[in-house]
Amino acid sequence: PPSTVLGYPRIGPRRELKRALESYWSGHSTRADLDRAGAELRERTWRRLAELGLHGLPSNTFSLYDQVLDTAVLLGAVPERYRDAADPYFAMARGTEGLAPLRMTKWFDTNYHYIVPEIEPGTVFKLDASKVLGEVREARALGFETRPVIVGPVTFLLLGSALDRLEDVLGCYEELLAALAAEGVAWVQLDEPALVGDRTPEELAAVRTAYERLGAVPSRPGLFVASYFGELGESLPVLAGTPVEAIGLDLVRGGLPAADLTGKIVVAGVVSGRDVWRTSPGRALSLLGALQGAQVVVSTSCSLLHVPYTLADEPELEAGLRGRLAFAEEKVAEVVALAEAHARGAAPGTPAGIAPGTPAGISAGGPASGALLWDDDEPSVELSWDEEPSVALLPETGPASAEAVEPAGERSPYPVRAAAQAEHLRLPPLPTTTIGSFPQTGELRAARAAVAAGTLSQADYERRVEAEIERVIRLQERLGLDVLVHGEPERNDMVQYFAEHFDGFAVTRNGWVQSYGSRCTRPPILHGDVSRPEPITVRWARYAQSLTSQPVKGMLTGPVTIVAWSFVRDDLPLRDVVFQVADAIRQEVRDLEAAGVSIIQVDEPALRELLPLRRADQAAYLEWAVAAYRRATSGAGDRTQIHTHLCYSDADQILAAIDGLDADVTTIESARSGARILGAVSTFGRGLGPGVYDIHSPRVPSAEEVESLLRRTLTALPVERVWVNPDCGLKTRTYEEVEASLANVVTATRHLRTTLGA
Ligand code: THG
Ligand code: ZN
Repeated sequence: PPSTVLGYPRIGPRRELKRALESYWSGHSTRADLDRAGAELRERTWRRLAELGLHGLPSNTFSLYDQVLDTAVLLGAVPERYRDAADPYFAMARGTEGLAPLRMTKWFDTNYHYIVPEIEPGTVFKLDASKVLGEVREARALGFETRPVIVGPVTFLLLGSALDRLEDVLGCYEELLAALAAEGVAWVQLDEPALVGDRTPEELAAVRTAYERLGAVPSRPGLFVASYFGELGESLPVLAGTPVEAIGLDLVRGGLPAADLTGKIVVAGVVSGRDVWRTSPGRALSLLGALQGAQVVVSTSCSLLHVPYTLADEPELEAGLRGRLAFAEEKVAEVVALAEAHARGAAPGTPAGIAPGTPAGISAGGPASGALLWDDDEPSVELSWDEEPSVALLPETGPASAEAVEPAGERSPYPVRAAAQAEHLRLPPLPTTTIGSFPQTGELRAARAAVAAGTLSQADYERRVEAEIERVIRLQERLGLDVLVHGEPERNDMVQYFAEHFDGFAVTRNGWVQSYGSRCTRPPILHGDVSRPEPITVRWARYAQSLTSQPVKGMLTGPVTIVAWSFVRDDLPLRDVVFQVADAIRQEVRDLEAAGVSIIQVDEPALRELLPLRRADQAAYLEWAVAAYRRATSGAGDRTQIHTHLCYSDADQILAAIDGLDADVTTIESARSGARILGAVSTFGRGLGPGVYDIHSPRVPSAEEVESLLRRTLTALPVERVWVNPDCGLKTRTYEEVEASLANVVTATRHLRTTLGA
């Protein structure tokens, strides 16, 4: 029975790729070492997928940094300035001493970040298929026939805002198809997630042109166009009218196809690649059954890149919860089992109900596996289909929370609050501050690991955290900052930390998911009703404030971001879950205030990320997302200043929502997007801290540079509303960079203040 997955994690079950990359970047190992580590990971993945009984094995789902960057290299879209770098690939990804990296942004509505292709009128596309062909040959040498996975032309160009270059790029794709055919490759997967969004008539025409042209290549592999993260909508009939042989549908987020797909293979994404819940076999099998008429291949809804490797590495998960979960390996087993069950049901006695001659990359391929997870008639206990998982096993749910049903009340109008805060805080004009986190030292990470391993006592750990807080407070005092932070040394991650302290969440030990390059997160699992059993941050906030007479901000993560960066139960509307989290944060805000904290920052960097891909769904989302934030923060009295921070440059789409958060001060990334964002946010009418330098680069800005940026800011905003701060948290920087940069920020601000009267 034909089964496949659209992609697989690549960072390594123990983050082997992260280690290999960071070792190579720091000069401790060679490019050959890195390539060897990559080859090992690819081999393990193919072997494992075959062992699990999967038929269509993908290749080129591995990447040393990012698959969109790989596609840019495949097409020769390497900007001139990187070509002479020692390693142009990583120069584009990470920058070099003298070169800024290419821009990075979120991959659709996920927490994965891709490198934005830089395509200029002068860009000359030229195929370099070495990576794609290399992986096909590498797999073949191991005995596996694979289906290379490549970002499709329309999505690639839309991400690079260069759809006008379609003709040029199609030449490369045509050449690639011919090269793959010459290599004996039976199928190629072209990923077109951009097709699930709203597409203009011109864009739909581009889809038609692209796939008619590629379909007409005389000798080529079968064309499998994969869509995911939603429903194809108006793109589906267009695609169905082209010669592509297979179309991938996300049947988790989208519904059954409305268009006639007779003669096409439908790659049915019935197992979610975006969550960690076991698939309901009843639902999946009925979807597969409803596709009758089409040839069906059972698959995941998208790449499994977005989930951790395996539950087998999580011995500590509570058994009841564990029974509801599936990570990548378990999801592959589900795909295989569903394909078998569907084949039995659909055409008893016949192999699969699939026409003979279905090309190998999707329907077959790889050696027959001698070590299936279970055999046909006896599903393993973990994955038996007898009981419906998820929903049936979930705890009873009441209303979102007792408080959620009654109105939270609104804060006083801003002018009232602003006057009370000014009186209470007595800050200088252009107050200086930072976003919240300070560099996380290796010692602190090691100390946390030691507590987990039982070799360091909680009391000793807390003493180390206090020592670090004191160091950060003294440093900020020495630098002359006005509003201090405690530096968040007690937090591994701004979401995971809260998840560890709320009820309703579980955290994993090895559940790493790639965020970008070598950086990973362990998304917590929000599986039950959320509540806050006791204050979380108050102890550290109180300690930090006790060390200094200057205000120290209390730091919290907003409800949308906590939910966006977790795996979330699917039996309640997302909105209700977010409101439960908002109520928990609201309690923390109240407790911080009661503890004497006069500035509380509630960050919402993922507000944009959860924005639905279709415009028609966006307003409703923004309305409840903003309401949840206000619910979390409106318990604060007038004197308490609420700050928020958002950290992406493409905030334009949601500016009204950011304004709607009604925070007293909003800090936002603007160092890279410059004056454009300034103009847009100048209408807010409350405090604003447009970042004065880019913390994503190791570069130290000069005082002159900061001052001139501030002067420009003051042409757009009244001085009494402007705050001075870096554009994001300092966690990933070194103390050396942080000290030098902040010293220059303070120098610039002080100098500017002396000229204000004039
Ligand atoms: N936390 C979570 N998601 C995020 C961010 C975050 N998504 C967007 C953005 N920030 C992504 N940026 C980063 C930056 C740094 C790291 C991860 C994502 C990072 N991770 C450590 C690593 O890979 O070594 C591990 C951290 C840990 O111990 O948990 O440095 O801030 N959830
Ligand atoms: Zn930020």
